[in-house]
Amino acid sequence: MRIAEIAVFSHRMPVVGGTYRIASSEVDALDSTLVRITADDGTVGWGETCPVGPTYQPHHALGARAALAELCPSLLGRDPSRLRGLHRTMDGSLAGHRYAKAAVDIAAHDLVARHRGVRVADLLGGPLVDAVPSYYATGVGEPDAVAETAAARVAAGYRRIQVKIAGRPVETDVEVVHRVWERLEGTGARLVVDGNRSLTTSDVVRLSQQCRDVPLVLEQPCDTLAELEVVRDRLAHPVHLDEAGTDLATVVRAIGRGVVDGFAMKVTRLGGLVPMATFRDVCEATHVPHTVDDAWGGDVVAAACVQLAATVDPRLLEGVWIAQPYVEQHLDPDHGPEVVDGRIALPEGPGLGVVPRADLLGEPVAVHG
Ligand code: 0XW
Ligand code: MG
Repeated sequence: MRIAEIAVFSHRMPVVGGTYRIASSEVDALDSTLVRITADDGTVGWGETCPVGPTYQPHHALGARAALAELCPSLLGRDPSRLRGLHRTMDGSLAGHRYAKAAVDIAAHDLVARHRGVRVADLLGGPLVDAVPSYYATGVGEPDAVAETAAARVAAGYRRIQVKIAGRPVETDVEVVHRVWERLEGTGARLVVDGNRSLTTSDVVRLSQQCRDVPLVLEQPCDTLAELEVVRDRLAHPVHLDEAGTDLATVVRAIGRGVVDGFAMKVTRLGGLVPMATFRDVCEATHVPHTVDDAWGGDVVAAACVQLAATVDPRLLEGVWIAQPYVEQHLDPDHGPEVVDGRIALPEGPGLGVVPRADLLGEPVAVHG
């Protein structure tokens, strides 16, 4: 089997209810990039990558499509089932840009799994569960409003709430944490506070000290791993790395140095399902908890996250965030993953278990082959 054609699509996803605000960006619609790989026997696979705006991390939608224009020609004629080989080919035509390569990686997994009549989770070692827990992320907001949203989402079945903070006086964030915990305490729900790289080192220490009675996890409170190492010993809470977990080498070093207690890991940031499976195994070997999710994305990214997450030791899986509760429309209205009672069912195969509907996606912006 050989790759005969790669088509690239752009898809606009408006956010339900207007603006979604996090410390590092504010978005009201997302520009997703989808990749459709067709093999010479007609088997098709879909991939996707969708940065949450251009300032969340050094990824942007136009960058993804420019990177794909650079690397797609080198993939034509290659065997899609040599999944690691595809990464070597892509690395040979473009350095970095893992978030763009991830769309090809996901599409190749989908194609190969469909060809074999199995689910992507089966290619990744086999699912351990039929459904995975999700978590809800609030936007940055006023204390009472955020507490109300958190309580409502717990009532709807979520067992883990992530509250976005930062980008304003830290006193407001301290108040948000206390207001939210007043509502969550005793419900069994866990609390994560995400600074999205935006607190100063002294504000991280201040927030942690002033909330030391609240059993929360601090997610990516400040910008870099180096900054985290500076404040680590003065924090009262576990720290999970998100945006600064840029690649496997960084992950291994962070675990080895004991700087982090877990990860909020994004499939496309690492480069797709091949590196994500290695990440899963490194975390299992070191008993480090982590999420399996992405910054944003539609049904294809969501399905890729759930397929991988179903293969993770459930004791280590912190949750799977998908954008479905925040966007208006599925590209696969019949099979698009949904959060129901705080959980997401593993899509039935073959492949990812979802297929974008042609009439909803429109014409490709580029076709190679
Ligand atoms: C909550 N998320 C997974 C979705 C937003 O895009 C940001 C992200 C995060 O944890 O930083
Ligand atoms: Mg985060």
